[in-house]
Amino acid sequence: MTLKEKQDRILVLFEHLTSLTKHQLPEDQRDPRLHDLGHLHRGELFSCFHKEHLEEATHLYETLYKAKNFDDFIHLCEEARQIVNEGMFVYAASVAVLHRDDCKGLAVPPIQEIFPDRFIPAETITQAMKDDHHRKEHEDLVVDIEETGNILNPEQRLAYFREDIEVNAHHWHWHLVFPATWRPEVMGKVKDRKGELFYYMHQQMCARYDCDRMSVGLQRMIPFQNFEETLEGYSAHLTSLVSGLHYASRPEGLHIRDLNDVSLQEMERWRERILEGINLGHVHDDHGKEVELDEEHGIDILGALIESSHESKNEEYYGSLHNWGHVMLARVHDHDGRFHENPGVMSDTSTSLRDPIFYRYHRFIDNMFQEYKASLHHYTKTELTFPEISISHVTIKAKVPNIIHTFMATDELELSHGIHLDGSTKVKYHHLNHEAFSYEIQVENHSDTVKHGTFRVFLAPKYDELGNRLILNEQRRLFIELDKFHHGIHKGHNTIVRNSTESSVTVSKIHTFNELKAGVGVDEKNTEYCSCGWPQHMLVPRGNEKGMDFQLFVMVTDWEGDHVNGEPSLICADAVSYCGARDHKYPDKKPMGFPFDRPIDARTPSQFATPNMSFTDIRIQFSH
Ligand code: CUO
Repeated sequence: MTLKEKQDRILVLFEHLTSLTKHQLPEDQRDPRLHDLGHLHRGELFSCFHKEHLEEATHLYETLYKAKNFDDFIHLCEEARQIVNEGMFVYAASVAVLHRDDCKGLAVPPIQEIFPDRFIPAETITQAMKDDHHRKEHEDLVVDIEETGNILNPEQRLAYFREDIEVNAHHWHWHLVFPATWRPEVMGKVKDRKGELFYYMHQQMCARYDCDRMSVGLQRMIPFQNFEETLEGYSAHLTSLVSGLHYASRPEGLHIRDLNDVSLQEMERWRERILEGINLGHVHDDHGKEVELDEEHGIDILGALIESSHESKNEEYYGSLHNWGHVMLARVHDHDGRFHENPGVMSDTSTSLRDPIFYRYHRFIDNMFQEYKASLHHYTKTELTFPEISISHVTIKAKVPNIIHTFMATDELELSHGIHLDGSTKVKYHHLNHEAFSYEIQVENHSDTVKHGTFRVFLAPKYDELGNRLILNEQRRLFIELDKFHHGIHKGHNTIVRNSTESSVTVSKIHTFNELKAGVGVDEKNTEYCSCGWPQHMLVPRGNEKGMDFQLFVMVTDWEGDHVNGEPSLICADAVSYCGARDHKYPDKKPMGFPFDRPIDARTPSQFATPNMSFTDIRIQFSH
């Protein structure tokens, strides 16, 4: 079978899932491997944060992963599609496609086309359906996306960030590449530093969000802190087509309540136990043995414990703080389920970034990681220095040097693969974008030999909301990674140029359903890492009309000491910073986020900087 034929068989599985009926394949007609499935009913909203949902989904993805060969795999998928919950099917079948060896080269279609109702406001989808009824023969339709609020709610200014289709798709995809329940012993592949990546990728999303908040004139978020606090209101404007119900809104002033599955007290207990572990420097595994939170593994152990994942050292004792938090926040409006309401967007990885509480909640989680980082020694000058290497100058090359222009762009999303419509129907939507630019880095090598450097590029606002210069230790929480790359440095003077499109945090291209149908992007080099990554159009914050002041930080460290097992494979290694690398360990030995992952005593860049670093003032200017 050719790759293209395989891809076609995969695509059919993911088409028109919003129109499946409740009817299930009876038990006696099923493949015996699929007997214990179908617990979560069709039409309910699947949540990969909910313990029971996740258990069933794990059972399914492991079964699909173990299918004997490609035909057997497709056969199991076709049956599973007739049995299990729609969202669960997509989650489990995607995890299997992304990881099976005989699916290398194949792609899962974008989640925004499988379930457009998770991305596009209900008003717009309804309009598209109405237009579909009046479609003239062979007419292609385009509908404009609706706004989900107005500026009476100041948070609406961030809608472009929270509702960005590809940002949400990135988050969904990241959780497919790093499922909480990943069992290396069953799947045969180790996800290196998965707990640490959970911490880092989410820390970065929060930092990015704050940079954009400051860009639009809002203050940085106030972290969620106390389980009893009253919450801001939120309305998603999404209606689930599999259930017919809205993703629940959250009226202003509600707070978290006990659910049938988990109580507030348990959450508080778990938090205390985790913090105690952090303060004592060790946690207890499920045999009561002390596991030290050492410099090398501590953050990874904590990431697994707090999420929690299969790698959690002791779920019985430390619970599942982060995951249940998502579920509790998604159910504040109907905590005991008496109204049979849908949960809100927080219960799903493809929708949760829409809600302002997502960031505040993840900052609360991040604060626990920061508490741990604060217990480690601060980096010494020796740890920061790269002897004999210095950076003399860095410039952003764009239309105007050291100014990056941002603007709103338009794009279209095809609905007709996710929703049964009579022909092509696209939604026209807007997203932030920026001009392409490059970094020009002047580096001196004062030694007599060629050196190899890891270049680390970060960006953060220079001033706080009131226009005061941010002290470095505060600014470090805002530094977003723009790129990290390896480059040789020969003797003497070097000019190194790197394009913004080469970024190690962004994904290069996600192929649409139609492109995959036409065989575009079907390539044997495709792996799960190919579609993981932050969208390129969101690489830099929006900035403001005047031109907002940022500092570009570039640091070069000794690659000989950083790198792991040689270079990562060049196949789909374009978002390694947030997604890791295929068949390899995470390709940088330094802690993720280095050197901003630990508190900094120095107040200013000049007190902090060693010769192998540079801070450059740049501006980001937004035009409408
Ligand atoms: Cu990705 Cu909480 O884990 O959103």
